[in-house]
Amino acid sequence: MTDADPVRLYRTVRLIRRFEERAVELVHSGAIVGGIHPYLGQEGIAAGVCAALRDSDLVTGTHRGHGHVLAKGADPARMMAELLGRETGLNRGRGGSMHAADFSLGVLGANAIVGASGAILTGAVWARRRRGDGVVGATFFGDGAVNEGMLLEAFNLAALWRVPVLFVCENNGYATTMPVAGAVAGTIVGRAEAFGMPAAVVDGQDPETVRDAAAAAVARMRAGGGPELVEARTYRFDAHHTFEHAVRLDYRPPEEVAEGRSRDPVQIQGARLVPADRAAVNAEVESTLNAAVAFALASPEPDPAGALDHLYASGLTARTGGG
Ligand SMILES: Cc1ncc(C[n+]2csc(CCOP(=O)(O)OP(=O)(O)O)c2C)c(N)n1
Repeated sequence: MTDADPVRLYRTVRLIRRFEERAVELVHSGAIVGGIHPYLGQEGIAAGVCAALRDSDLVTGTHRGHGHVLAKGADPARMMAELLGRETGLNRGRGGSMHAADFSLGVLGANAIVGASGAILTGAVWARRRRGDGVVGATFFGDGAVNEGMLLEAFNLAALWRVPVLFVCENNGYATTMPVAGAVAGTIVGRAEAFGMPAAVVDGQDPETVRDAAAAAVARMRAGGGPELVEARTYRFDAHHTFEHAVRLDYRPPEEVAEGRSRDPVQIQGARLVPADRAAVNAEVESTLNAAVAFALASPEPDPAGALDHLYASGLTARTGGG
């Protein structure tokens, strides 16, 4: 069932925005070790797509994956604890930013390997369908993934076996510092069309536009249609990774950054609310995130003795080394 409520859609983009801003602060304070890839500016895509999905549907995300996990309904406190590597995290602190998952919500994980999210999701949806589950899936990936063989193999099998997967390309114009024009021959939708998949370009900065495109594709997939692709044009407001806050890379002209930031999904969706509703959502999100940060900071780190836990399937034993 598509969630058509503009207030809930605003809440999701606002939650992701403030979660990411708080997470960046926690990187700078040293509470999050190693840095993150902020999803700032791209919130409308995760929020819009997930508003078109059911709780039982499956998603996979990317290295820039916090928004996908939150939009599918993950608990922000347990997600923040995961980023801090705490025992109370979604994955007991073992996954961290780039591997956060919540199988109970169909979130099969953020993913550090560019292009892998589509292959994992195609396999997972195919397997669930074989078992008779009526799920569909959505997988997110960047423009940098569209030349990865693994993703193109996923396109092929999904199309051949009519696996109901919505391939969502978050085209933010760059793969790290590489502009799309310097890396992508042809077009992104053309890749999908080569496999017989319907494909459309949408404005990724408008959460409702994304939601409506995703809802139409999901409805066709639930009715028996095969995979589809949506290329959501977006702009990354912040760094590729927080390491860039310390190292100026100068690959985006300031005028381009200003122009990109002028189309803000949080403001675009917020403008659809009456001021009182917007203020109420903002206050509620602040209190949710204050509680999330406090919970994460107060949570214990995992016991080092459990470092090998969850690495092996049950019944197998870990080699402890030395013998
Ligand atoms: C297979 C693979 N190659 C290279 C990398 C290193 N890497 C991490 S993020 C990134 C850029 C990805 O760009 P894009 O897919 O456009 O996503 P964005 O970062 O713009 O969200 C690269 C090359 C990787 N993680 N995996």
